[in-house]
Amino acid sequence: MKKKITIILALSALFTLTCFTVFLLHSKDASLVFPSLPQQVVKGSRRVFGKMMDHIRVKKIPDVSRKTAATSAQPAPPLDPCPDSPLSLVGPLLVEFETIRSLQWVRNQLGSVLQQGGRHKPPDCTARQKVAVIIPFRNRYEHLTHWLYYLHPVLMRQQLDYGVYVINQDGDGAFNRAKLMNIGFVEALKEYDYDCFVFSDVDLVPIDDRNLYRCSDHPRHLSVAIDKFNYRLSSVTAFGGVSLLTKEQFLKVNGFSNTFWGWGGEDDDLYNRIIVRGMSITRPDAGIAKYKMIKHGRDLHNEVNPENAVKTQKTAENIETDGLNSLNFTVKEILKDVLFTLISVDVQAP
Ligand code: UD2
Ligand code: MN
Repeated sequence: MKKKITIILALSALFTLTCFTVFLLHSKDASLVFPSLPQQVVKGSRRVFGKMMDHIRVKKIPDVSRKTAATSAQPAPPLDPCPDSPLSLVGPLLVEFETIRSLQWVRNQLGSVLQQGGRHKPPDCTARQKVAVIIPFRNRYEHLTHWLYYLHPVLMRQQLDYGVYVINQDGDGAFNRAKLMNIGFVEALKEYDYDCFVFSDVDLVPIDDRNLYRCSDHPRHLSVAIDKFNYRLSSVTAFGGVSLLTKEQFLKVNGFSNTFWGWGGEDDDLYNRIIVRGMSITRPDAGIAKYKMIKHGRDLHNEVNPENAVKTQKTAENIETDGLNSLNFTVKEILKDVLFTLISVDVQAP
């Protein structure tokens, strides 16, 4: 009899333990299983993502890295350079935007492997480039969530030392994608010695991780084959979407023009600047440089501006005086999320 009771007790204990484990693994509050880092406002009043983020509880985990650095007497020896062709690339990727993803869910998935501000570097080798990804942004939260979900793992597998900077245009004046890019360049450099800059739309997700987010000898255009255009390049001079310039290349062209308000032209003007300064552009193979664009209409306050097309005829006249050397803006807020650094700016829209 005693033996029977012991067996029953042991079985019910085992059952309870199994149930608890299953609950943890399937719990909707996945932060129980995948702890993520907290977000932090560096400057400003948390207005932009405030509403969206206020209901999000982010679990704090101890900063182990700092403790280790303080207690170890010897600096770690430098790591070997990462291989030119990263070994963990997988090639074609399954990308879809039908699944509803929340920012907190993405934090739960990726937060524990990222550093605050959307930063990451390979743990076992020295990255070949220090890359700042600049995303011009206003009111495209859903797109940003998909972008972060897909791009972080790709950039990690590409073994980059990178940071993601979302440059949010404050207010509802005319949108200025180009100026936001210039601001991202200046602000990212205040934080780290980046040598390569990716200027990427928030709605473009690569569907092959062999398309490396790395700069080369000439400015580089990555979004060659987009589903929206039947995976064909729209024009040989196309330079919008996702484009990369080294720090030197971007300085050489004086950045983007600051005067393209509303939709269109700023990408062509940057292309012209590259040619005017004696450079050309490079592209990866169209079979690899494939993208999906998240479907969208034209945003409010980003209507086509016919003046922009006229301005692209005058690049050579304007390049000296309109660009990084004439950039004016005010930073309203800097927010450090584990998935990105959000810099909210007043671009002084007319
Ligand atoms: C094309 C170009 C884009 C840019 C634009 C003209 C390609 C593949 N894309 O994109 O690089 O040259 O034409 O300006 O060639 N955005 C916001 N909120 C807004 C408006 C824009 O976040 O209210 C950002 C966002 O990152 C977006 C980008 O600006 O992806 C470009 O705007 P778009 O997606 O409306 O323009 P699209 O797709 O015609
Ligand atoms: Mn778009």
